[in-house]
Amino acid sequence: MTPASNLSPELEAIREKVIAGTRISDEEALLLFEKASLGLTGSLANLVRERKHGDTTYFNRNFHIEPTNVCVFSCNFCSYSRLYAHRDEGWELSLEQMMNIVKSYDGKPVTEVHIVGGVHPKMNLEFFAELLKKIKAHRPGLHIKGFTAVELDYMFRKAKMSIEDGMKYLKEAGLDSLPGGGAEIFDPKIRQQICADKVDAEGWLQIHETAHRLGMHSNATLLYGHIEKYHHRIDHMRRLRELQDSTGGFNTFIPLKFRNKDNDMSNIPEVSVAEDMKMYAISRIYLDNFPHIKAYWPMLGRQNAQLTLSFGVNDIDGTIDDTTKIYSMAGSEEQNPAMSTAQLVTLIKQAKRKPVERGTLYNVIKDYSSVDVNNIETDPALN
Ligand code: V47
Ligand code: SF4
Repeated sequence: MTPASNLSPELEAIREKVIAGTRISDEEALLLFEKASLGLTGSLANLVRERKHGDTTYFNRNFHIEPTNVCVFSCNFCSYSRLYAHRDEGWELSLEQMMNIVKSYDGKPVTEVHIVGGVHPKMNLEFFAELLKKIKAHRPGLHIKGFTAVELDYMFRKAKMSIEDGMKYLKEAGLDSLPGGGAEIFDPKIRQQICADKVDAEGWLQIHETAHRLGMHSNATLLYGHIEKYHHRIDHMRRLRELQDSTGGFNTFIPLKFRNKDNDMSNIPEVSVAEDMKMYAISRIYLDNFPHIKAYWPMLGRQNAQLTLSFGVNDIDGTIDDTTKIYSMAGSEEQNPAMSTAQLVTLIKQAKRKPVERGTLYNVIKDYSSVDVNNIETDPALN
């Protein structure tokens, strides 16, 4: 890396720390947010990313099941949920309908199903355990990444089970890992203003800690770009970094950009792309113990997701196949989020990175760096 000139002594000290591989403090992260140029944060994040992964950029082949958008909670940023009283405006999938979605992928080389949705008062622990068992009976090799800590907290409390017993129960039924949703912003005052009634920071962290202790991996998210300040983002990441120091069970950190269409926070303008890149870059620098930083392309748009590959990101999630509505309903450019393997590979190659298909736990499935994209479309084994 070329030496930077004209940096203030504080920024120069941070730059030296990152180059030396030393962890940065909360104060230093705040300085990066407030004072550093995008060029500096980007180049430092890129250094960390390339040390960990070189040019390797992961994607996976997955689909989502959203069992329902009926939800007992009313998060102000949510454009997707409907209260139980208005359930006629939403959807509630039966076990059979969800199994039909799984069966529609028979013979297709997907490796993961991501199950996440609203918190429906009648879809309980037994219902979802039944779903997990049916999926595993039908396709044992499909990795099931399912249920945010918000959904789990509600299911366990309703079933009057401890977190540990509830997690064991779902694990035995077939749950393999947890997605990162529901974290939003941990700070209690901000959380109170954007999602007052769902599980708090301590509850979210306890569920992930329990999953890690039981040998399951999980992801973590942060919802940014609304009413929070930089120090709230840092506080959130500090709590994640501390838990990761103790369990090592997190795979991926996913910053989620607040989108403002049709929700109770629509008066808040969305942040700029420069702000997005800063968020990705600083999370890569700060979360030194997280193996991966993911840009979830349906949320950010594919062009911006491609840009993040120069700002610390080494994973852009998956093919998704138009199976999620959360972000299209919140105003993302992607109304029907789906990318073919050829499109994902092309997007990664255009950024001069090495496309690698992964499983959920980052096992390498295929290195596409020397595969001609024209052959991907026509080779049934690849598509
Ligand atoms: O927790 C809801 C977010 C999350 C909006 O683990 C919104 O691999 C922005 O966590 N603007 C759920 N964000 C989805 C999620 C996720 C997605 C992809 C991959 C993984 C993973 C996890 O969606 C919620 C919330 O933070 N969200 N509404 C909105 N208007
Ligand atoms: Fe319900 Fe999740 Fe929407 Fe909150 S974000 S209202 S918990 S579906």
